[in-house]
Amino acid sequence: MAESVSPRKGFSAPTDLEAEHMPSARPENVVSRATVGRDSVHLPAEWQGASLTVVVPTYNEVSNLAELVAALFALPLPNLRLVIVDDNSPDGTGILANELAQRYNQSHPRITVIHRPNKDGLGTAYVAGIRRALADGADFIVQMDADFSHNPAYIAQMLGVMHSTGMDVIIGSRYVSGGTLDKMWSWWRYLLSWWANFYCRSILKIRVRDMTAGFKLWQRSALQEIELDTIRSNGYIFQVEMAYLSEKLGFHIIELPIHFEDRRIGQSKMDVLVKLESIWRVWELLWRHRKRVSEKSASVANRRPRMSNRRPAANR
Ligand SMILES: Nc1nc2c(ncn2[C@@H]2O[C@H](COP(=O)(O)OP(=O)(O)O)[C@@H](O)[C@H]2O)c(=O)[nH]1
Ligand SMILES: [Mg+2]
Repeated sequence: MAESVSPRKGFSAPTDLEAEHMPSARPENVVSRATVGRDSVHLPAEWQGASLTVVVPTYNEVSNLAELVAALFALPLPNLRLVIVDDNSPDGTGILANELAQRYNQSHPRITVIHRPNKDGLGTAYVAGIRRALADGADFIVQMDADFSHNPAYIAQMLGVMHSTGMDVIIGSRYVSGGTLDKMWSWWRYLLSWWANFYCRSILKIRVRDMTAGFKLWQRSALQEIELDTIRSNGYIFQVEMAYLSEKLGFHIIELPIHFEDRRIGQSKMDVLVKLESIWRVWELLWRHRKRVSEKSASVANRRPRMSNRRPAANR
């Protein structure tokens, strides 16, 4: 298996500052484990101007949304935009989202709200939001929860790592070295999450550690290559399907360790049934993508490295 990353078009040698955001190389992993601090990141000026859209699905997040929006727009990313996908939340999240859009869109459009009439699940909400972000021309797309489990402060770090390495996908990961979980997690919740990851990884034969991670930064081109029409999963398995395709389509992936906080306010929308659904859905997605994955594996085997844990050869 090839281990070096071919330089992307327009990729230049990192400056010292950029190099600070380079991931540490771990040759044993298909996905590198980046080690960056949690302090604020100072991105070079040209990176700060990135056209980045954050997609957040919401269902009953009225107590989290305003604070999340404020935290996102406080990031040193002036071109950051936000797509909120609300499923007619009974607690009025959709109304609050409209109010926030009105408040933040005064000088230029920064928030788009997609209202769906019914609770149709996390996966289809993400697909709708990502489609909108792509249609509006975003170069980089972040997906994250509304509940502060995914700290917005990581977004600048993720972008720094993506810029300096040319990766296609950065996963905010709980299960790589340096990743930590909220101490409030009960042992059974940890066990269930660990087991779900182990199960999915074993069946799908992939090496991403945090398969159910919902915090990811994507290059536009990666999402286009995935072809969102082919994504059918909804609950947690949506995250698994996206991670599976990313690895099998030969994308360059880094898992960046994060501290995963328990949601600050409100309750999880993912019930036990959604969690159990993943058990058989894994087999379904393996079957559904079999042709595409085997064709791609054959075509990339000798052409494109699946493993990306070193600096591009040109930059070493
Ligand atoms: N639009 C929409 N958002 C959802 C739905 N289910 C969950 N969400 C949102 O998806 C994110 C993840 O759900 P969450 O309850 O935090 O799951 P957990 O982190 O696994 O406990 C949150 O922002 C939820 O508000 C849904 O059916 N529709
Ligand atoms: Mg959550």
